[in-house]
Amino acid sequence: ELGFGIKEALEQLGIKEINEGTSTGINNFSSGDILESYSPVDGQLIGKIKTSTAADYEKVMESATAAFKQFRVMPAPQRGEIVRQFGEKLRKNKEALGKLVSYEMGKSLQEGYGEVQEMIDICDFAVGLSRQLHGLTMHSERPGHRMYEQYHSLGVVGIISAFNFPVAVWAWNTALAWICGDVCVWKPSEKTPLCGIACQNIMAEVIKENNLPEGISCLINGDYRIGEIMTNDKRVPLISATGSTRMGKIVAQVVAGRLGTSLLELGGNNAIIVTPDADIKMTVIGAVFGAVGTAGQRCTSTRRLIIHESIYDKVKDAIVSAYKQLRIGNPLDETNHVGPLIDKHAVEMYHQALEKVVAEGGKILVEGGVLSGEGYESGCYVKPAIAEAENIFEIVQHETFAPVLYLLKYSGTVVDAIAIQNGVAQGLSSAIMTNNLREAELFLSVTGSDCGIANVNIGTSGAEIGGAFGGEKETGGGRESGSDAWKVYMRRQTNTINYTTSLPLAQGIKFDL
Ligand code: UN1
Repeated sequence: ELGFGIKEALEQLGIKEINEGTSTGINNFSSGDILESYSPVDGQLIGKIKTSTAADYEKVMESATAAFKQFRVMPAPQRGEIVRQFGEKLRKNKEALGKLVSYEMGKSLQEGYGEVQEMIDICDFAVGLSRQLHGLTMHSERPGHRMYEQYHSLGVVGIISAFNFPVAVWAWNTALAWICGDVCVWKPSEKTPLCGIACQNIMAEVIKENNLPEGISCLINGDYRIGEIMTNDKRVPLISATGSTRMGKIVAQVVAGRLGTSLLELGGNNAIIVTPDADIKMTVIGAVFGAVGTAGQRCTSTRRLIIHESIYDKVKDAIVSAYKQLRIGNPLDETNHVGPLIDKHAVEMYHQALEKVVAEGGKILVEGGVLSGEGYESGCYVKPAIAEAENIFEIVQHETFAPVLYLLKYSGTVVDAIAIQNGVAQGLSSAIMTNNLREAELFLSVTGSDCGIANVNIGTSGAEIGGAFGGEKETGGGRESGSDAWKVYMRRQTNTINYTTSLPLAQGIKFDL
C-alpha cells in the first residue's frame, strides 16, 4: 500500500496500474513493451506504462501534424487562453502532481511543489506573451516600400526531457510552443514516465473541454530508441533536448544532419566563487542548498566551491559543520533535507566519483556512503560528500549527478578565481559571493563568467522562469523559458511591400527592359 497520500494523488492524476496513451489519452497509440516505474523513495512499483513502437510514432505524428493545421490559424491570444486554462488546472493539481514528482523522482516534497509552481509561472508568462509575439518594422531604402518582420508558427516541436525535472522542463517548452501555435510531441525520461502520463492527462482535459484536436499535446514513451525516431524525423523542425552532454551531442548531430533546429540544455559544472568579501552565512546556505538540493541532481547543482585562501579554512569549517545538520531520508517527509538518488546506477556513479577524487590526490572532508536499514530499503540514499580537490582533476572536470561537492582554493585576485570557474568544458550556471562591487562587476563582465547564468550573492541553482535558461560550451547553447526564448519556437519572416507603380531595385541596381 502506497503511503504519504500517494495513492490518492495517483487517482486524482488518472494514473492506473497499466497506463496507455501516447496521444492525449482520448485515443491510444501505445502497443509496445511494458515499462515499469519504481520509486527511489521506497523501491515500490508505482505503475506500468505501455511504450510506443515505430508504428505508434507514425500515428502520433499523423495526429500532431493534423492538429497543427488547425492550431496555427487560431489567434495567438486564444491559444494563450488555452494555456491559461492549463495553468489553472495545474493550480488545482499542484499538490497531487508535486507529490508524484517527489515520489517517482525522489526530490523533496517542497521541491516537487516548486517544480509544479515553475509550470504555473511559465503558463502565466506565456499567456501574457501570447499578445506580444512582436516583430519589428524597418524603414525601407526604397520610396513607397514598407518592411517588417513577423513570426509564424513553426510546426511539431519534439521535446526530450530528463528525470531530474520530470514535469517543469516539459512545461517550459510546451507553454511557449503552444502560444506560438506549435504542437508538441514529448518523450519524457524512461525513469519518470508516470509524471509524463500525469501531465498529459491534465492537458488532455483542457483540450477536450475546448474541443480542440488532441494532437496538440502528444506523448511517446520508451527509451532512446523512440527518441531516435523523432530526432531523425524531418517533420519535426525543432528538437528541444534536456539531459547529458553525451545525449546532446548525438541529438545535435542527427538534427543538424537534416538541417533541423535543436535547442539543447545539457550538463553543467557549476561553481560558486567565494571571495574575501563574501558574507559567510549567505555563502553556506547558498552552497549547501546548491550542492545537496535534489540530491545534487539539478543541472544547476553546485559542484565546485572556489574559495580564496585567506578565508578557506573558515568557509570549509562552516560548510562541513552545516553538512552535519543534514537529515537524509524519505523526501515526502518534510523534516528531511536530502532524498534518494534516482536509481542504483546513479549510486554507482556517485561511488566512482568519490573513488576517483581520492585516486587523483583529493582529500575527503565529509565521508560519503550508501545508507541502509529501515527507511533506506531502495538502496538509493547516499550521504552528501565533500572533497578537497584541484580543478584539473579529471573527475572535477566531469559532471557527476550526485551530491559531491569539490572545494578548490585560489590565491591572487578574483581574476584567478574566474579562470578556475571558466576552466571546465561546461557553461551553465555560476555565482560569486562578494560584497565588493569591483569583483562582482568583473565577474559579470565580458572577461568574467562564461556561463549562461551568472549570479551575485545567490547560489547557482533555483533560477526563475522569467529569465532565459541555458548555457554555453558543452551545455549546448540553447535558451528556454523566459525573456525572448519564445523566438526559437517560431519561424521568422521578413516582408517587403511595394505600394508604388514602379519597381525600384534595392542597392540602386538598374535593370531596365
Ligand atoms: C535542471 O536542472 O534541468 O535553476 C533545471 C534551477 C531550476 C531548473 C533546473 N529552476 O535549478
